[in-house]
Amino acid sequence: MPRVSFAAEPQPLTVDLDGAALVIIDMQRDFLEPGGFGAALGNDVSRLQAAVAPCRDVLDAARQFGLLVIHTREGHRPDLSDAPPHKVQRGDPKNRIGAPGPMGRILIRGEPGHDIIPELHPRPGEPVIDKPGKGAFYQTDLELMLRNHAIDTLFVAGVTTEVCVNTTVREANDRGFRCIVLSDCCASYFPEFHAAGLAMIKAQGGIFGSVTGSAELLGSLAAVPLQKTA
Ligand code: TIU
Repeated sequence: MPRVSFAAEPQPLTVDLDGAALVIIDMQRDFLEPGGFGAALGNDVSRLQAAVAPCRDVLDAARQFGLLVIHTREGHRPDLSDAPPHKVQRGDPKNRIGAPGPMGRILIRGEPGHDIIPELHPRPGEPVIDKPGKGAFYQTDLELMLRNHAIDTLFVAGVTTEVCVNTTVREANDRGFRCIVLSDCCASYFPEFHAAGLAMIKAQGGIFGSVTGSAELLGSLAAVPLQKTA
């Protein structure tokens, strides 16, 4: 597979696509649609819509180039045995994790709200990591999967920028993975936290990773011959 070069902050990057994966964090109905977990927390879920189209464009390109695509979902077992009580007991009991909502029980695996939004739905063969926490490495087999595929670079997209994206990037950085966060493919309920979340990643010479936009990555991919594997 080709190497691609593109503008990024704090520095331009060159990436060997053989060692790269696209990780799409928690683009679930529970966070993006009314009546789910994000709304139960008091958020305006429409703010996350901005990330959907750029994510879709990058997902299409990653599939065309045969990149490993990994999807994650935050959620818990129906009996809540993997949900820390302090996480469950936050907020109004009517809107807590496990409470019934218009998309089924909130943030529970197997419920309609837990599913990934239709626009970004995983294809057969694309791994889906079900995670009980904010970080995608915590209590999952994500690291094992990445090492088995000889992946050392992660393109990271998803929601929310300052919560699950940032937590996952920090976990990945400590495990030696290079993270390239796709700014417009991430979103937050709080625009200022989105900006700060990206700023914290790329500050200090890229203390946790790099930040670029979908246009930069897609432009670099457009410049190389397509080697379709799908
Ligand atoms: N609340 C919030 O901003 N995010 C989460 O609870 N989980 C994720 O970011 N996926």
